[in-house]
Amino acid sequence: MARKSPARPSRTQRRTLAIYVLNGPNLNLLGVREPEVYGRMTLAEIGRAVAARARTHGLEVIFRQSNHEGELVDWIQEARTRSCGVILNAGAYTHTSVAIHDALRALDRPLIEVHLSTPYTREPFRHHSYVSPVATGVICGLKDTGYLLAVDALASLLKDQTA
Ligand code: CA2
Repeated sequence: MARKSPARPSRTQRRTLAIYVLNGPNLNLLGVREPEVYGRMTLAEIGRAVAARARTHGLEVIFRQSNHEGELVDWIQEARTRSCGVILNAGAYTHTSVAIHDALRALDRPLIEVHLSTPYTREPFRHHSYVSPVATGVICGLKDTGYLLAVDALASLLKDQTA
């Protein structure tokens, strides 16, 4: 008897949803100044390391940076349907942006907030985050390593979701 071939996966099953890693203003300057605060890696190097770490979990990465609040809001909205989770370093918008907070409230995906430095031990204006109240978890103070740990955290959360 001919063996029945496995059912063709649905369109949704075929499309691997990616992790969105979104970076806010001035993070394109990483590696150029203040290495004692933010580390020595450039954002491009962090992007490559993140993609490599994600591959070990079978995950793809969309890695982006913008200096514009509205563009970050657009990408967060896009991530609602096209991502399986988000890692966000909103840079200085962390401390100012109600628009990003509102977009994140509607995300409905696991969200890890990442900071290279520890904002809570720096100037008082960095002590409040509009991202933290809607984040699944927060990682700060570990420079570029924080991004890799955020990938591991998302992978673990996603595994729990499908278990
Ligand atoms: O520690 C972080 O990751 C921050 O999100 C970085 C933001 C800062 O406004 C937040 O309070 C904490 C700033 C990123 C600016 O990065 C630069 C890197 C090199 C030279 C100048 C800026």
